[in-house]
Amino acid sequence: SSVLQSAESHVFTSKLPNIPISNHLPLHTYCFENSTQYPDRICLLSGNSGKSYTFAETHLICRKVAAGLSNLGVNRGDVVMVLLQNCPEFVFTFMGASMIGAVTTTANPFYTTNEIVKQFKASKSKLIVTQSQYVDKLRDPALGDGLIIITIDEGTNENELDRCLHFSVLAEANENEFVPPPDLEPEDAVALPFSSGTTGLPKGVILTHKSLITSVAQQVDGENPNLYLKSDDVVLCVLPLFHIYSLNSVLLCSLRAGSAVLLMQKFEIGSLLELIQRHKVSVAAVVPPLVLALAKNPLVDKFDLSSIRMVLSGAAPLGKELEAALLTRLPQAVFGQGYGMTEAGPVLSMSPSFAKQPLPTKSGSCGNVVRNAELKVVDPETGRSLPRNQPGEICIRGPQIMKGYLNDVEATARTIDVDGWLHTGDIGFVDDDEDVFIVDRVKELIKFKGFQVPPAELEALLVSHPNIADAAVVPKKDEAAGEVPVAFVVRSNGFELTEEAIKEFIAKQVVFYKRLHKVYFVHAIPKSPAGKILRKDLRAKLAATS
Ligand code: 4UW
Repeated sequence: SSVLQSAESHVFTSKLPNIPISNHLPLHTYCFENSTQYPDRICLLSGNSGKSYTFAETHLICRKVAAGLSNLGVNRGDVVMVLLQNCPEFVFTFMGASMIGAVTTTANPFYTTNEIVKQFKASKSKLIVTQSQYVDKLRDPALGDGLIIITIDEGTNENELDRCLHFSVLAEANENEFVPPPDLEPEDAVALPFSSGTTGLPKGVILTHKSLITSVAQQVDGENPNLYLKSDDVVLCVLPLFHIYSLNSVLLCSLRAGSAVLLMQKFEIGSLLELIQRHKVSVAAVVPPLVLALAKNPLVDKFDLSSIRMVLSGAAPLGKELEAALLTRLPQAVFGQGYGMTEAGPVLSMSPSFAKQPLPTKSGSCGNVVRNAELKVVDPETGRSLPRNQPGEICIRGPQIMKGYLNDVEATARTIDVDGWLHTGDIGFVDDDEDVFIVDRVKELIKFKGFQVPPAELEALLVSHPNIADAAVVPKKDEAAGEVPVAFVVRSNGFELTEEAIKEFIAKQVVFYKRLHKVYFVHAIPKSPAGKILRKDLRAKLAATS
């Protein structure tokens, strides 16, 4: 009917023309497709060791690792857990697994045993590739006796290392020994990052060869790529590769484009600046707290950062003032944002100022919807699509979005509707110039410096405490982190329990950025008749008290 047609007529697409995308290929084939033209160019550069690998070397080691994984019994569809800081072995393992049709689940090496076990079990991982310093955390019976642990370094703890194999088992395997699975399908999973999505606990996000190739192509392929990476670029990889932003927009895009990737194990401002200067970093992918450091830290003046031509920020909102402050420090650079979500493959929009033929975009905008995709903004109440300039829930459709959540049909159906639209839980609008703005988040998710903090996870831990009757966790605005998690807690009748005790109870069980920053004691948690926590009310209460 005409009503339905007009309701669906507000669909936004890219200003850039659609392009052909080779998403019938396996991901590794696609990423290394052009690399035979420049075998001797630097592909990976380890900031720590100074060691570098050319494209030919990188490709070869990936094939060796594929053979090595295969020798250890990893088959098509099996899951390998990577528990690593940024390093070349991360890349070798991810790509090697792809070559044998296996899947990599990426986890934060700072996770507690508890958090690792949950992801390990949910993903049914077969082996873990890690650093010796994390092996202590893998001593949990829930991980099973037969667990294969591979460490990339020698380490010092003799007892622990008895249980481990060294990475050379993979990297020194005979690349001619593995036979690529002949039946690899574009719809096969290749990456399994975990995300809590719009609600609930972290879930495995199934990203296929097809989805990741599509997303990378939407950024760096075509006559006029949206994110123009050049073969002489040095791309900063300081954001953790276990998060989809860095994995996709830094690593995979650079491999495809033939740019060098400078791997940094962790963020430390002094060494970051030193490495940028030494290796003449030209493209910096960052998050708002890093923009803050680059804009405000006095150390910055002591280094030559004139090589930087492009700064890309995303994963959390960035204020206009901060963007302006950064540009006074890096006047030669083009600044822009991208907007991503793990489930979306991940990129929904990207600044057109990064294109080969750049177009202007406004400060505060997340750029334009990527090509070969559709974006709409829906009224959360009615589900109808809205015209320009009206805020609503952002939805995205295209071959780049996830296949679904692992073993969770219900959560998948809540997120991707029958027409193929992925509902982000973000509130935003598209303006007259196609610029996308995000103004709010209606999903539960809290973002601490761009890291995911799922409230449901902390609430489950809180109510597992014998003296806590009920609890709710919501975000509180924070200058440095963007948001921090705070809890509303109902104590069980007659029990004394201090704020400090609760904070400590949580801190022992979670990675640092999920720690509670404040606990408010209340008599009841506001809930809807259906029993859902009224988070909006709690957020309003917070805003009123601070
Ligand atoms: N402004 C405001 C933004 C923005 C934002 C994200 O942890 P996830 O699931 O995923 C990410 C991925 C970010 C990303 C990937 C690739 C890329 O090129 C890029 O551009 C630089 C960014 O963060 O969290 C998803 C949620 O994070 C918020 C938003 O709420 C989204 O649903 N978010 N980017 N520019 N908020």
